[in-house]
Amino acid sequence: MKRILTGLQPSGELTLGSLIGSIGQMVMYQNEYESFIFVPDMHAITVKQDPKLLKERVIKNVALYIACGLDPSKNVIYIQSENLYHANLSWVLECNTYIGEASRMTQFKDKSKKQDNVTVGLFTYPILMAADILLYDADYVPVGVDQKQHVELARDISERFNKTYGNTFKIPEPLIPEVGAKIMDLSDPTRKMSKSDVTGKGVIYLLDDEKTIRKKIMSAVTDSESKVYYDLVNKPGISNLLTIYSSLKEISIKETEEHFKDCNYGNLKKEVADLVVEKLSIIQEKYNNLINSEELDKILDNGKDVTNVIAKKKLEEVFNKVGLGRY
Ligand code: AQP
Repeated sequence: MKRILTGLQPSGELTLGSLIGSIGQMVMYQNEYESFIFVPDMHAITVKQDPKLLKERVIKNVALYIACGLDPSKNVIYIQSENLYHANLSWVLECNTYIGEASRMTQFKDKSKKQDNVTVGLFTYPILMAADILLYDADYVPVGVDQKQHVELARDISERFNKTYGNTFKIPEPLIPEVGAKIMDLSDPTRKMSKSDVTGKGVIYLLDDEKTIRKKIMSAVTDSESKVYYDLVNKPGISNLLTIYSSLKEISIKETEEHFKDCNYGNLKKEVADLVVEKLSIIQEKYNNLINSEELDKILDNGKDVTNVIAKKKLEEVFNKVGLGRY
């Protein structure tokens, strides 16, 4: 069975974008692949975090992964910082990555513009991500389009390492969903819906209550035309609502356009809001049953054990090949 791996940073509360662009994809893949999903908490500290909030969010995210449909018996679920091999491999990979290629990462350019003090960790983050992937010989990494470049960097680093030191890593491939590849902010549909957004006005969080969800969707920015059709360039707001609907309904954009072709913007928004409320209320109910249960600890202990065994073996092989330690 091929192996698939992904993680969602606990840099904020998980959003509708996280669900459609990432967790939903993993739910689809869990029957087909051997699935690894983790909470990359070490990535989150590339920008300032409140330590208490961060710890809480890590657990919340795990509960949300499961509430969104990830079955713990089909997925290895773990916390990145509970496995010290990630950072160790990252160091070796950093020493095999060029400043030039790391500097080309567009997400670093975007994120560093938003920070007053940019950390070295934010710059080297894609290399830690390469370590996250390569430690487990993942075949596929499902990502939104914005993260594709990072998987390509992991491919470049692993190919180079294999050439220099002999075959060590599997070369991972990005998996990009066809629909819903990028969910945009409702108040500015030219920007990605992001969990660390400062105002959160255009962001649907998975734990938002019904009133908040409806308010955010009903105030989504659209355009001055009144016809509903998909056109990313001229109608980013309407296209975003159509994408959300088609992803949650699991129908094509064409079918979605057809469904809404005689609707005005108000009706479109109302129907999208109804669907989002329906989907999120099911997730929230499961989440509430899970969040304080002992089951979560058991799932995470298992993930920690399983991944530490695999990662130890891979890191020892790497250390041996580059001349470190006594393996
Ligand atoms: N809005 C989105 N639409 C589609 N896919 C998305 N992803 C995130 N937001 C959207 C995908 O989710 C995966 C995990 O990404 P992440 O949460 O680790 O990091 P990110 O891409 O940086 O997500 P955010 O929400 O934008 O976080 P912050 O605000 O901290 O930067 C990835 O595959 C991502 O593409």
